[in-house]
Amino acid sequence: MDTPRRVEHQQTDRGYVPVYATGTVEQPWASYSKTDHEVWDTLYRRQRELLPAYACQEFLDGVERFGLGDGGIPRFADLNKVLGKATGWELVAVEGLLPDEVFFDHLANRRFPVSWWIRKPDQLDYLSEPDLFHDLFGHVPLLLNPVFADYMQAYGKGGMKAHAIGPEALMNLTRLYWYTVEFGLIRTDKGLRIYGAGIVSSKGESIYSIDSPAPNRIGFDLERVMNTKYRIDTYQQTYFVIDNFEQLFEATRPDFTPIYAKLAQGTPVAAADVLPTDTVYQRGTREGFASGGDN
Ligand code: HBI
Ligand code: FE
Repeated sequence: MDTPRRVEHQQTDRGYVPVYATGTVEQPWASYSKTDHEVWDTLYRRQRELLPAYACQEFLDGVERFGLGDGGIPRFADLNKVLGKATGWELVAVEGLLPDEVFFDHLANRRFPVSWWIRKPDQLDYLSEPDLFHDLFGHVPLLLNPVFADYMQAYGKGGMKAHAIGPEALMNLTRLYWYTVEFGLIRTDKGLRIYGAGIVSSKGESIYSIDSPAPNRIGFDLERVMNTKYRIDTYQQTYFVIDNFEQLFEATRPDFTPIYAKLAQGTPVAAADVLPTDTVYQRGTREGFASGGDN
């Protein structure tokens, strides 16, 4: 039996906002204030200075190729010329969070939704919903990488399937997104580096994810990741490390249906836990960890 559609709302820093049903708009570039452009420039400069020692080379290359630091908020139309030629992806401007199935449909068709509005100057270090800086600076540079670009599209297709299977399958898939696209680390010859958008768009977590002795750093394993709860209110307690983007793409190639069925029989792993079967790069000291509150 179908439940009637309703407009969902979500509590955010901007108040109680609707989750838009389709939500693509024209980027209202002329409406950005001087302050908006200054917020972009400040955040850009801060991360650009920090990240050469923290982010993976593929991400840094993407930032340069797009010219994200040319001054002021970039125009999506300009970025789309570069992006379309490179990997066939297209940025679309949105008001904010989309319903899961709408979000997945965009990704499955190589469209990446970017919130058009930017945070206020008193929110440089944290806000609870994705804004333009997170979506654009965090996610878009890696869309120039052909393997990562294909992974994102495969995720969108997988999302539509998981959505049809049910909420538990969707939760397993959301965890995969969280621990890779948002909070993933990658092994390089310079040591562990960041590729996750939630990290590269945050100064504090960029430093924490690589330098802090507190969190666990564990080798990527598809089922382990899909079975691990995560926190949305603190820095992560565990980061999963891939060897390269090909590994990520290949690991996620099989049909997830049997994995969802298997995981539904067991219990999820807490965000802070280390298992005997893990490949452990670092067992965290757990210093400062909140207990509970993961989901
Ligand atoms: N909508 N605009 C936008 N951006 C996201 O990252 C996003 C979304 N809707 C749902 C969603 N992410 C996640 O819950 C999915 O990955 C499951
Ligand atoms: Fe994100």
